[in-house]
Amino acid sequence: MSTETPYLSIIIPAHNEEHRLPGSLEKIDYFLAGQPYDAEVVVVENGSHDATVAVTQAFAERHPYVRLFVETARGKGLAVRRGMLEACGQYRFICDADLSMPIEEISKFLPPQLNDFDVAIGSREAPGSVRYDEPYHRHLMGRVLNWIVKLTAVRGFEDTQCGFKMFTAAAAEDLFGVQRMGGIGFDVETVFIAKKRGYRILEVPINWYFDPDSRMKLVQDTLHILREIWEIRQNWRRGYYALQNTPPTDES
Ligand SMILES: Nc1nc2c(ncn2[C@@H]2O[C@H](COP(=O)(O)OP(=O)(O)O)[C@@H](O)[C@H]2O)c(=O)[nH]1
Ligand SMILES: [Mg+2]
Repeated sequence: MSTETPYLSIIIPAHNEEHRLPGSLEKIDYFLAGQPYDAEVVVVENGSHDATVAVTQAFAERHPYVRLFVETARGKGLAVRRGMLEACGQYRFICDADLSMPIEEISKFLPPQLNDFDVAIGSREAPGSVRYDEPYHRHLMGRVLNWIVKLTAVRGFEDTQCGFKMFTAAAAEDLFGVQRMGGIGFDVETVFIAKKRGYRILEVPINWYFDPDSRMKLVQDTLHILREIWEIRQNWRRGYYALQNTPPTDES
């Protein structure tokens, strides 16, 4: 692990991203070169059947601020947790490999543009956000899912599933120290715990460009989130999200 503390960590979960990731890393590199602060990029791969690891390693050799971690078990939640806990930055950003949100918009999640927050969630629904090219049925499915999330888990947010979110180092260490969902329910889970903790959570309207080359399976992954929401509620009742990061040993 790096001994220095970068200002920003960009955490990229990557599954079968040999085609999208190299271009995204180039764009991030170009963007970071123009910023006044230090940054690192943490890529966490798992379960790929392609050359994601090799292309990332090749990029990291030329760009030492890029670190790669490989997890054996599957799941975006698992990858993001590993990345958030391996990261060293004062601010830690989840960033989907497709850069559906142009990387320049990351400045909206950092001082001086954004202040006084613990968690800042990119939103495709907040006033001022714009979705480009999204098919109607995908948007509708997202709205239905959000409605279910609001009914069953967390109220007050119009878009918990967006793959672009900023955490302060303290919030990241705390939240990812206790969250447990390995799949895509991790988004709902972290916002759920953050709200229970009384964290300052802001929604940041973003420009978001639909990429038809998605890793998500619409029906299967939606059902997966619903199952994980049920688990989140169970975990809360069992006290697994207690402050000290010491889940009770009773697994009953
Ligand atoms: N490490 C890892 N990343 C994943 C997994 N599933 C999805 N991702 C990543 O999560 C991000 C979101 O996937 P994407 O295809 O953009 O989904 P969509 O925009 O929600 O349709 C991408 O960076 C994927 O590579 C997984 O099982 N492991
Ligand atoms: Mg995407």
